[in-house]
Parts: sequence; structure tokens; C-alpha cells
Amino acid sequence: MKKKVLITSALPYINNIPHMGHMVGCHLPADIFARYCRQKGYDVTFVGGSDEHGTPSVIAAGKEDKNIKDFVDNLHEIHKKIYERMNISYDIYSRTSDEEHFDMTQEIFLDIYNSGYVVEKEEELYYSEEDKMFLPDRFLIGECPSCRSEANSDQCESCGKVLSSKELVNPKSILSGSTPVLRKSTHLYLDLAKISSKLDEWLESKRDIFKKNVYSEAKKWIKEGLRARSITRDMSWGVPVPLDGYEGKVFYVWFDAPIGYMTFAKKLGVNWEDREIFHFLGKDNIPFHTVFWPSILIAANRKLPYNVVGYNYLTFEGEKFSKSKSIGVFCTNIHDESLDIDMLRFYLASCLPESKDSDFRWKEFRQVVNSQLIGNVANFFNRTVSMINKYFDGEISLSEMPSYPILSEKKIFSNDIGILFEKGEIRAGIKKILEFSSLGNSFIDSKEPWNLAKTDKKELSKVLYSCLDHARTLAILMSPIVPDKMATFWKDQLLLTDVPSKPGLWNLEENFPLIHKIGRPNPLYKRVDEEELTRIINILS
Ligand code: B3M
Ligand code: ZN
Repeated sequence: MKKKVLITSALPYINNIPHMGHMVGCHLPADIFARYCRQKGYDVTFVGGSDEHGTPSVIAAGKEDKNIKDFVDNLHEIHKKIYERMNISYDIYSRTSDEEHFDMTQEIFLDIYNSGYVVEKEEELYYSEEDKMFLPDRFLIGECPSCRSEANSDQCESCGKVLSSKELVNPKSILSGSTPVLRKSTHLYLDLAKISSKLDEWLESKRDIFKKNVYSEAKKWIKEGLRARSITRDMSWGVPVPLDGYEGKVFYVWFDAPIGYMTFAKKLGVNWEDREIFHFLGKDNIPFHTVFWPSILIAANRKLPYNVVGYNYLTFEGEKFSKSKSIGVFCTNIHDESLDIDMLRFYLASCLPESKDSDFRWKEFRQVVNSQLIGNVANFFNRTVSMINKYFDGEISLSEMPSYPILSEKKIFSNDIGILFEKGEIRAGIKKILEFSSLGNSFIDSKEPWNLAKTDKKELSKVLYSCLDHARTLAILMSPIVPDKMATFWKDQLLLTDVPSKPGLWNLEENFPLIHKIGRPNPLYKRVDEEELTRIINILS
């Protein structure tokens, strides 16, 4: 029976135009993993989509004087095209504002409600008489009681303190600047305290599966004691609450957003319950995916994720990404056809912030691309293809498999790399792929084919065949990271049928054909010199 996996990447807030920090924080590692799983022969569903609800998008649309629906329609297309350009192989890139998602959210809610995990409470909330509305989440700003910086009603971004709206000093409406008054409103709460022990049990079962930072962050929340958390808001943009008396209220964005994973899977006809679920997400989303979301799943009696792969932050040349200060690498000109997306993917993959934050540095981009992608991998390909053309006119012909030890390495490597990928250790997996490539280069160096060409052509053909077999495997292993160029190499230079990303190929059940004519050598990448680097920087800054 084929293993069935469901892979998700965090659903980006529609109003944030993605930059490289978002790519490394979820889309790219999820994509590499999804591509690997397909090659492994698993039945893979990879879902993503935009998170279109919540106060940030309403406020952003208001600032641009746009109708919220038009605003999100336009941005959804922009997001979608960026991920397509980055070669993120979503099976569906959907959105949380469509009808199927409303139905799914309401269905899950009613299951939770009917199982007794929802409590109703009346509370005092800020209401603006001038704006004639309650001021949920980002509609309210004020001073942080700890550090006195300007803070949102849920969290102070300067000192990180998690706040409740009543703690804000000098609260103000973000719309009119007016000072709000407290008014009573009735809301629904998810009874996290009631779920806590089941959640803890689940988390303990993940102790060896989750990465340390993910496990310990979730554990910290549980230890501090979970309190009921409100899941409804006084606003109209969102999924309506299907209960009498809740007209004019919608679900909190963090309630409906993760349910999007289920909606999108269902749109593809995929059953949530019979999949192994892998969530990929950035650091600030870890508590939501290890505490809040699993609690929803427990309360609704749905399948819990197998792994929650949480990433740290990416900085840019040592500083925090900031669009307004132009610090970072952005996607504004990502569609420029002269960009080599594979190179960008390779560098980003090499600095995934897995165990700690990592830093994007242009100098390092150049160095990593030139030395690893070109100097190691592409160089091995090029040496192999060139020598077969030079010494055998591009044609290899053997009657039996040679017996060099290098030929038995591929299964060991592909197996070990797969284990690392499945643990969410993508970076360590990539490091091993590069080791495999180096092995090929050392094999050439040690066999000195240029000398064998003068002394022993038979031996030479065995050596170069082994290089071809190694190159075929390397193209398969590299394919999740740099899919385009590996497909080109496979088709135009190895002259093999199918594609290196073909389902099942990772298992390496076949070897390179013993009798085969290959194509002409053709360098896959252009070395990045000073001038080229400046050109790339200008496009992407
Ligand atoms: N939209 C936060 C973010 O974009 C949030 C993730 C939802 S995942 C279900 O970082
Ligand atoms: Zn503060």
C-alpha cells in the first residue's frame, strides 16, 4: 500500500506580499519535501492558499480605499503567480474566502460545539462610538504597559509581550483615532483547559518526532496553563458563526485559517483522515500549529498532524527584513526572465533557518552557488558528459555492471537522505546530497580517466559508465531542490526517458543503461561574477 501524505505550507496573510523570508519559512522546505515524497512514490497532496480573513486585510484594504473583496481577489493572483514562479509545486493554491471553506469551517465548528468544547461568555470589549463598531484585534492600538512602545491589542511587537486589549494604555481606534469605550458583547470560546490533558498526551507522543524548538514551545504553553480562547469577533469579513444570536459576528481568523488545509484537501477529493499530515510553517506560527490547531482537531475528533515542522527567522545581511526600509530580498521583480530561479532556490535551501535563525547574504549567495551548485554538482555532470564525448564519442557500451564500491553508495545515500527529509531535516539532507556529489568528483580524480585513455580503454569505459550512473542518481537527488535544471540535464545531456522527478525514482530500482548514447556537454549554470551579482541584486532588492 502506498503511503499517503498531506503536506501543507502555512497560509500567508493576503496583505503581506511574500519575500524570501516567507519562502524559506515554509513554501520552499514544504516544496522540497513534497517533491521528495512524490519521487519516493508516496501518494502526495500538497496544499497551500491565501489566508484572506482577519483584521489586517480589512485595514489594508481600507487604507487603499478598496473594497475588501476586490482587494483580496487582486492580491490572491499576485501571491499565486509568485509561488508558481518559485516553482512551488502546490497541487492546489486556494483561498479561505470561498464558499467551500465557509461550509468546512462551520461544519468543524458545529462538531466542536456539539461535543461541548465551546463556552459562551459575555465580556467587555472596546467599542468606538465614532466608528460605530467594536474594535477587534488590529483595529485597536495603544501603548504597551511594559515598554510603552506603540502596540497592537494582541501583542507588543517591540518587547514581544502578549497582551489582552484591556491592558493597553491609551487605547485608540486605528480608523478614527478616537478613544473607545467598553461595551458588553457575547462571544464563543474554545475551552482549551478542557482539552489540555489530551493535547499534552499527543505532544508527548511527538517528543522524538518534532524538532526540539517545536516541542519545547508547545510544552511551555501547556505548562503555563491553557485558558479558554475566544474564537469569534464582532465584524463582518470572515466566516459567519452559524448560531442564532451571532448575526454580525464571524470566526477569529486563526480559527478558520488552519481549517483551510482541510478545505483545500477536500477540494482535491482527498480525505484528511487517511493521510499522514505534515505542516510546514514559520516561527511565529508554531504555537498556533502545536496548541491551538491541534486543540481544534481534538475537539472536533479529527486526525492530528504527524509532524509540525517549524522554522526560525531569516534575516538579511544581519538585519530584520523590512519592506518599508528596503531591507531584504523581495519578489516584486521575481518574474524577470533573466533570473535563474534554480540558483535562488539552491541558495535559499542552503540557508533554511532550521535549528536557528539564518542570514541571507549576497556575498554568500555568490560563494555557495559558485562553489557548491556549479563547482561541485554541475562540474561533476560536466566532467562526466564531456569525457564520454571526448573518449567514446558520446556512446557507452558495457556487457555487465562494473563492480566499483561507488556503485553501491547510491542506495545508502538515498535512504539516509530520505530519513533526514522525513524528520524535517531538509538542510542536513541537502548536505548529504552534496557529499554524494563530491564522491563522484573524487572518484574521477582517483581514477584519472585522462591516463586510462592512453592505457586501458576498457577500464575507462567502466569508470565513465560508473560516473554516468552516479550522475543519474545525483540528478534524481537534486531534483527536489533545483527541479528545472535537473530535468534539462536529464533530457538534453543524459538523453534518458521520463523525468528525474518521476514517482518512485528515488528508490533507485534501475541503473543507468549499459548501452546508451548521451548528448553533448552544456554547462547548466553561468558562474556568478561580480557584475552578474550586482545585476541580480538590482533586480531583487
Ligand atoms: N496567516 C500567519 C502568517 O501568514 C498566518 C498563517 C496561517 S496558517 C493556517 O504568517
Ligand atoms: Zn512592549
